[in-house]
Amino acid sequence: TAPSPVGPVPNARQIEWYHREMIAFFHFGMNTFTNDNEGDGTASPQLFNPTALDCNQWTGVLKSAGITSAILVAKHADGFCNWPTAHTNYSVKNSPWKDGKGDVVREFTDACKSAGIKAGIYLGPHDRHDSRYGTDDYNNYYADQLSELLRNYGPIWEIWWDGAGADKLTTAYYTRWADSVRRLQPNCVVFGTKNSNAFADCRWMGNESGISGDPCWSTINLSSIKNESDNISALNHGEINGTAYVPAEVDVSIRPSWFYHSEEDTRVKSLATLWDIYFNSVGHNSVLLLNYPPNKEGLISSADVKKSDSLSAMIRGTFKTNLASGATIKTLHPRGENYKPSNMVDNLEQTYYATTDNAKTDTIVFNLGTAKTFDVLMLQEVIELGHRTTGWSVEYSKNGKNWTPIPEATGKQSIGYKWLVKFKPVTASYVRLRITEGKACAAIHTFGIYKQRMLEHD
Ligand code: IPT
Repeated sequence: TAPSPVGPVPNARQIEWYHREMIAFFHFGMNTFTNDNEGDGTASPQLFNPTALDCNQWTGVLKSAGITSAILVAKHADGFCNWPTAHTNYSVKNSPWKDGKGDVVREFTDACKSAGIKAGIYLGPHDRHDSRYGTDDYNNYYADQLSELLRNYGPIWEIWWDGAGADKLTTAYYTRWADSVRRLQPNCVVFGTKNSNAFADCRWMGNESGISGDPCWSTINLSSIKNESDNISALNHGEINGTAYVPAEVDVSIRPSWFYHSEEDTRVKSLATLWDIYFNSVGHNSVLLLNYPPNKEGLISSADVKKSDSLSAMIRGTFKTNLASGATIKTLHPRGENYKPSNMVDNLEQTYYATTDNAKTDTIVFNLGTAKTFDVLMLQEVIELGHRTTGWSVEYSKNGKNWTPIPEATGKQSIGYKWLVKFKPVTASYVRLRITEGKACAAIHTFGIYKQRMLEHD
């Protein structure tokens, strides 16, 4: 029989969300045209005028990068609405773009639909334009806009409740808004912060630099999300005995700013930085939400496209071949036939290795057959069964007798959906995973070793 779950476990939305691994973020709006990031809400709608907006170009970039979900800013804190909402005049309908007949949210959701990409929406809770902000009237206004977006644009896969400037918004407000999310879009993931903590499917992880903690537990106490500023470390690392399952979503921009500024065309993050971000987010049991800010034309700039293509080529190239597949595997506490060690290297979604119920530790030796050179490790746990393993290390050997630790993979704690480690290349015929501590018997979905395929164009 299968191992029993331990501690908090993910809901169906969270399981699906984890499997996306990467989400694209599109900050686009009035700030794009005023060369700002935090407009004060007074800019004239006349300024909004993309010359060549093409959301199919955006989704084309994502398709070639293998990114299958995306979140568009529909309204940032300056209050300007990218869709012709019925509930304010501060929107595209009073702009010169398409003579006021344009709708960025429509073009985005249509493009996502035809590209097979899941579409999400950032509807900024904070609003500097609307003088009702923080009052019950604003609660009604926000609720109206939320249902407009959730009713009229097809499936909305994630809603993003930025905590920035949102302290006046009470849990009562969010309770009402969350209720319409659950009613109108039952499968919609909620990025929750501060007073929306109780509705959060995923959490902020405490910085905007792309670095989730080590360890990074999917579990946390909701009070840490609520009182964010006192609990940045808990957001970054999660809490091993946290009572809620709210994994980290890592929001970071490919450029210094969230919105497009031409002077940052030469400051797109380097491939080396993006590679580190990938390992510190996707490789730290988190989902990466990478921002590509469309420019004044309404397109993703070529510098960003090039980086995105190179990053995805590195990801695909590196993880194409698991050098441990085909290994002969011996373990101390195998659970039996349905949970056999080779399940860790079979590349199948449904199978995993597990130890017997009373074995919280194990030593798992992979005999690679011949000497292999590798510089990346991947571990995956069975997230449906909760965080189980809480201590692990990896070592290698030429002869299966004398073992050398990999310092970067020594004394590790969490695994979760995916844990990646990179290090200087080692050559070995044997690798072993030592599970040194656990809350319950181990359930390991994947063990992989890989050789990085680097591109060096910057
Ligand atoms: C920060 C918010 O406080 C947090 O709740 C979350 O929304 C986060 O932004 C997203 O990046 S504020 C930011 C200026 C650090």
